Amino acid sequence: ALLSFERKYRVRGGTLIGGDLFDFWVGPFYVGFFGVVTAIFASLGTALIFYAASQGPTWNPWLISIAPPDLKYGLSLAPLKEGGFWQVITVCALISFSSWAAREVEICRKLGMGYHVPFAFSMAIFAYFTLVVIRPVLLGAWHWGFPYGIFSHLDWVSNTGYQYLHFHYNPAHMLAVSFFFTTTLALALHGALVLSAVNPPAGGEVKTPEYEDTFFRDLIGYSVGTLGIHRVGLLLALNAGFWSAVCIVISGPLWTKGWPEWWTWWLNLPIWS
Ligand code: UQ2
Repeated sequence: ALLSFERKYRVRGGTLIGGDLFDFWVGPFYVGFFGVVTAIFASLGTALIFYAASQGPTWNPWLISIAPPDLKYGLSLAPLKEGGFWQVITVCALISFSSWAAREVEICRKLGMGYHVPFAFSMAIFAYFTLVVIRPVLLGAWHWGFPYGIFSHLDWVSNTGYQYLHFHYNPAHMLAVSFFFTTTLALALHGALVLSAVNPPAGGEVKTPEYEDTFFRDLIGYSVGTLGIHRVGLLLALNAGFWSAVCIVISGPLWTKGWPEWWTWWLNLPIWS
């Protein structure tokens, strides 16, 4: 149902494609051209996952796996049951993810908001795109994409890691992990600080943002500010996704040996001897 105060936000325009044709809502959901495209390709991709699974050896949800083509197919199209399903599902996924991002852009334009949310989502799409398109293309075969399955994609991550002996020595992986951890630190600090101020015990008074600033000035001599913490949070999270993409795309296309060996440049600096 449309809440009375929602009416004023349901403004016309802001569409990138299709003019007014798809400029409507279904229940709470804005549709738009990209909403239609997302719905079609997400449904098609999901149906293909189920169909491909039906052609496989198991319905055990942990074990279902839709694998990319054999190495011999290189960068060409493979027969459906030999990786072709994986290829078509990947295209459906990329189209529906991108349309979802474009639909976010249309909603931002409608509401006169910044594009931060679609920008952030694009980083996740970029990481996935790097994994299933950029790196396989650089390595010359779709085979190098990861399989769509719960255990199988975990096996892929483990095997790919061991292929470089010890993936934690990958400097971009180090950065990505550090950004993931720092993101959780920032959100824990932020969530805790906001709740401590605005969710007092029964009968207590809600505290103003100055209290939040003061808490951190008392604690560490510095407050990044109520707007600043969200900038820090977005920056940290974007970097986590970005360096994840970098750490996998350089593994193979740029560096083919074990990652521990990469550090010989550092160990061999003349300053140590
Ligand atoms: C802050 C502030 C907030 C916050 C938080 C801080 C009033 C409600 C969490 C404190 C954050 C700092 C000092 C930066 C943390 C940086 C990293 C890299 C974890 O000052 O302003 O607003 O939520």
